[in-house]
Amino acid sequence: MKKYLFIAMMCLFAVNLAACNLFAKEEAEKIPVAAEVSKSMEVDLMNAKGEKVGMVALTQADKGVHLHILAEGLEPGKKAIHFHETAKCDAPKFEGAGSHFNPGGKEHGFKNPKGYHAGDLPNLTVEADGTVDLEITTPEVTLNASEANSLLDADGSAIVIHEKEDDYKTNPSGNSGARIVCGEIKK
Ligand SMILES: [Cu+2]
Ligand SMILES: [Zn+2]
Repeated sequence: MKKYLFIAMMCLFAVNLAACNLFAKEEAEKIPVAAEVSKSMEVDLMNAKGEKVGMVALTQADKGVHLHILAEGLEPGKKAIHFHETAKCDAPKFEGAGSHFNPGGKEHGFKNPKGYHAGDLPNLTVEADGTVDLEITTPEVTLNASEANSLLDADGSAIVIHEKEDDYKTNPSGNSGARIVCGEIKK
């Protein structure tokens, strides 16, 4: 009888050892992966009244940054959307966000021969019910803080939606009118 008890205890010990090994292995696998994992972050979107109207998930992709924009309560239609140079969303006009993010010293607009800003993005469409659910990937920026075109530079950056669509050519902001939504992108 004592012998069986001994074996049972040995088995228990062995199972524990195996479990310990598994745990150690998982930890060892987790740590280096965490260091390399694509960076991602979420940014709240505010309207001119300072109310939260949505969010943007930004994820570092192989080439550029992938955006998933979710918003509601906006006026339907085509709207300009850009990255601006500073993470400062001071309602109601969001002037603190500054000009378009432009580390390359270009002019505004995809149709401008001297363009375009790294912060320029294609117009988005707000649906008839006032919502936006849109994914965009831009190769012009990065979340890697050590690069010149990083959205996460010293003063961060902002994502701004305007009342009108971007004409893709008028310097410096595409004739896109007032800033109606803003989100601060910062570390
Ligand atoms: Cu803008
Ligand atoms: Zn621009």
